[in-house]
Amino acid sequence: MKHYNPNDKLDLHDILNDLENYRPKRKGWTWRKKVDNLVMGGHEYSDCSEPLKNSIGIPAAVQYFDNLNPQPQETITTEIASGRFEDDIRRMRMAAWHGADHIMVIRTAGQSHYDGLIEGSPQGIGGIPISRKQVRAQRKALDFIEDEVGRPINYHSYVSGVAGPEIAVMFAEEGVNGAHQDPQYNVLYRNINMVRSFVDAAESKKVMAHVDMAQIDGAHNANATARDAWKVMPELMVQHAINSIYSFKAGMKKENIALSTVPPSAAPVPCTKYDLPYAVALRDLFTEYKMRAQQNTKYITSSSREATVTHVMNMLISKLTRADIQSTITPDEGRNVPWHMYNIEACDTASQTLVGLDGLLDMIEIKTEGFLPEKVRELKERSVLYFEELLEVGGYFEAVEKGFFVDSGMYPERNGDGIGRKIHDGIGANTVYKRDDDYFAPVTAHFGYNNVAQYDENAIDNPASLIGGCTLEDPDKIIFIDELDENDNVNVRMAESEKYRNTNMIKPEMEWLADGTVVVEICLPTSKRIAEFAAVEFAKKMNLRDPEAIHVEVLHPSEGVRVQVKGKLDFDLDMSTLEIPDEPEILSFDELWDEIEKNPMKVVAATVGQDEHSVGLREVIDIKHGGIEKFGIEVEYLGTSCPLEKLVDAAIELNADAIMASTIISHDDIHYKNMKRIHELCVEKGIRDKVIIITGGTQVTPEIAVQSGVDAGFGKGSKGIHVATFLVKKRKEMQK
Ligand code: Z98
Repeated sequence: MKHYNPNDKLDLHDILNDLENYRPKRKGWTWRKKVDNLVMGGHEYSDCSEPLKNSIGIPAAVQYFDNLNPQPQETITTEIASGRFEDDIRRMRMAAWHGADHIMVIRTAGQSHYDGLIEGSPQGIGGIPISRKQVRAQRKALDFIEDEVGRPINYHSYVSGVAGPEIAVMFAEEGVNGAHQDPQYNVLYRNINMVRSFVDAAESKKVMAHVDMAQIDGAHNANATARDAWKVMPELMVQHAINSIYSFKAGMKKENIALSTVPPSAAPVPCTKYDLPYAVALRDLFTEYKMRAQQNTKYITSSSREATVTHVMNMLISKLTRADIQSTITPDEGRNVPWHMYNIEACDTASQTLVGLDGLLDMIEIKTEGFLPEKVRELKERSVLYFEELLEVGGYFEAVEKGFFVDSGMYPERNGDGIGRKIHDGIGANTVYKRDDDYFAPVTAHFGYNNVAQYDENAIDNPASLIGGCTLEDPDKIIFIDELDENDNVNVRMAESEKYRNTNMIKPEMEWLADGTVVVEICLPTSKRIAEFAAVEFAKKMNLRDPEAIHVEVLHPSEGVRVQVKGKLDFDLDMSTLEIPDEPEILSFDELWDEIEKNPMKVVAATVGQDEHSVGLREVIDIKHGGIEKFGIEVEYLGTSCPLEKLVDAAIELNADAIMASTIISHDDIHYKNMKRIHELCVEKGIRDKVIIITGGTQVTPEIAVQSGVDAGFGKGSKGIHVATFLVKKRKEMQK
């Protein structure tokens, strides 16, 4: 593979090249390495792990803390699912730079019901068709990305469905590091036969265990499906117990088994009163297992703000109890626009929250008396009773037949509306056969009866030795099928967008290269329904194709409705035609401070002419807003509507290094006329070669300001640091 640097885009052709010979670098799950008392940026962190080599911190880190980006000890998950695996690779790279080290690939709709592997690289719906080619390409890309960020990245997808064992073997061969595997998921949510699902699960888990993959169970789906998510709390613990012990018995290490837990409720209910006792009870019962904490998805709406707050509150629960893996459902989950930016936002939300809560449990304690422990005990009792009843009725299969699961009542209450499945029904029913006496499979990871002895007693512990190793030992035995469909494949898709790959042409994108998708925020002072349709109409007039409201929020029944509209732009841009001015040069705080300390600087400043606006100038002066005072520059502020002569005279009187004049009013170009006049006054009074003149205001164009005779003009968006940098540099230049 090519050697990339951060400023180069990944070359997807390079990733796809020679895939048939690519072998994963390593197998198995990797946890972050905790660092005790990590010191970064002068701060001591209690719960953080090894820092990254390359990363982008949260916006405040970038702006104020020299990209200070401590990494929480929790593995951070991101779920990526655009339907095109090649574009997902690019998103994975962005997510890894924002702290994700667990990349979960959601499968295309319906893959659970495929009785076999998918080959090639077809496009998916709501996810990716998981195939060997797709997995290998993504693992290959991640092998590079993990080197780039300097931390192993765990790659993950799903070993559920009718083809569970086939997928497990393929994952084991291809270096997939984690997977969801829970036969209960098949049974309850995909109506796959329960006997088949449990038999397949034993086989799948054995294969996963062989390569040390981490496993996540499916209990969180009960939260998402239940009528009232908090009422299934007792059942959730039963589901976790069934899958955990089954996995352990099938050969998995407990430290590779993660419970998929979700805080079951969300505001506006007093969610902490449900979520915290539940989290404590669960962790009390499953001390030896890992916790994968997912955000609540049951009560997610199309408000990404609200989803983000839920996520943060859920992470407070993680922090107060324990989470080994912290999932980041994207804040757009509730409106089904899984776009790049929301994956990244969610990763940032996790970093920001977990790092912000660093050391929490060193400072506070979970109470051992009162409401919390009482609730914890109650929940445990309910779940133990649930389990006892499950055994009484004859076991799991009978309990499912009787509709025990996902009932809307809080156990022991039962409303008779649970998901009922029959032992002999469902997809794949009656497909389980007893192995013949001479059954033999020459494979390394295999569950149950295997008559190896009939061939060689010495090979009992290593049946694959009889054929010189199976695909897990000898990857050259893997048959790599490239593409089966000549129209639906990655090469065809990439050819269509080739115009935008490493060329001058660019188009907005949300999930696929050059998809043209944009979102606009529109606020309309009318009622909800009118606003929604009016917003779509406005979007059409903005030339957006296929506009659709993705979020409508009433701010007031008649005064305002917020509508977010998505749509597509049909035009692109040649970047070489852009006229981009040089970026303003900025000296660092230390450089500025040192210079001013050595050579103090004095400035006279005012809003000139008939102008009473002072906000912009104060922003540039005041220490509170990061103005030039912050660097030690002394400012004599003469107020607003200051006559030009007064300003120049003050500069002479105080022997100032510079004059700063601000104007917003630009009627009849008065701002430029004033600039010219200040310059002339300085010339007339004989100080022009000793004093720097700078001007600013929202209507100031730097080039025209300079043409008017001043040394620099600062327009919209200028900050104290730009002004201070200019002053320091200009003074040095004048002293030469
Ligand atoms: C997650 N946010 O990954 P299909 N098996 C289990 C699952 O939970 C899921 C699948 C399989 C969630 C995403 N979970 C939803 C135990 C899905 C997916 O049938 O191909 O969709 O399998 O935690």
